[in-house]
Amino acid sequence: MPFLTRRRKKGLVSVLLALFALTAVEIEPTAANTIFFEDDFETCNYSKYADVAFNQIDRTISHSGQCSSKIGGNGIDFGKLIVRLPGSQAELWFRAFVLFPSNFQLPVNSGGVHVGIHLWRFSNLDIQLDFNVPAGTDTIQLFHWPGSTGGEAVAPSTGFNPIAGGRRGRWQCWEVHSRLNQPGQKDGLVEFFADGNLVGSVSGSLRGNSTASYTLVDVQSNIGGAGAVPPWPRDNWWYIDDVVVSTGRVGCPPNVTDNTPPNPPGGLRINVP
Ligand SMILES: [Ca+2]
Repeated sequence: MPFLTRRRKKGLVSVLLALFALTAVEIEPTAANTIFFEDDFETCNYSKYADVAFNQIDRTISHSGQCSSKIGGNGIDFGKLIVRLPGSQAELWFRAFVLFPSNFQLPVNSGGVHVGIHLWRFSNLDIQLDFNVPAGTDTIQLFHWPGSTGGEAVAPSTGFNPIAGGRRGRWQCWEVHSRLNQPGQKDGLVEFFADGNLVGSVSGSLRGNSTASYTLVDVQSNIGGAGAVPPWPRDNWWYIDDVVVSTGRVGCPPNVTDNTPPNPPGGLRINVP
């Protein structure tokens, strides 16, 4: 630029540097994944929970360490492990390892009695996402109830049977993601991943025009019980371990499928490193 004096060149460089600095400031850093809650159950008690029902610490089967949590899928011992979130959260990821023993039975068709396997739930005691196996079915359902928000009730089956296809008797890594819609939009999303693979999702207006968001997570709920129905056995436990609740996807440790143990023989502990 021969027409510029040295002073003008210096000024131009300063302007370019200032523009670069402005551009650099405008690049937002990637938001860190905030973990709201995690539990490997190695306190071997329920001291982390705001409310507990019939859940039991188990010392014979665990994905990590010495302990896990079990709850009877029998329609009697309804459970809850309630965690209060910090404030209201419109988006949650839930990662857990679950195990259904080789003799586990899914809910029978109860002829009108409401019995189902309720796995976990996000809620604010109005809206709720209930991750469950409904009575009389053998597949997981993503049930979002809009409460008083005016949103849509959605309850698609994922077609995923938790004890079919060699899943019985081994630890599975399950992740559930819920993102409530922007008020007035239909961009809400619920997704379910098993061992890293997307197996079901639903989108829509989950909360209508409302800004209502989740304030509670029920880590191991099984709250659909209303009396045992033969031949659903009284001794019918499912297990959970290594729970993480966060703003972003946590994922599963690598080779989780390869590291899973065989079906548990009675009386022996399972301890996957
Ligand atoms: Ca553990």
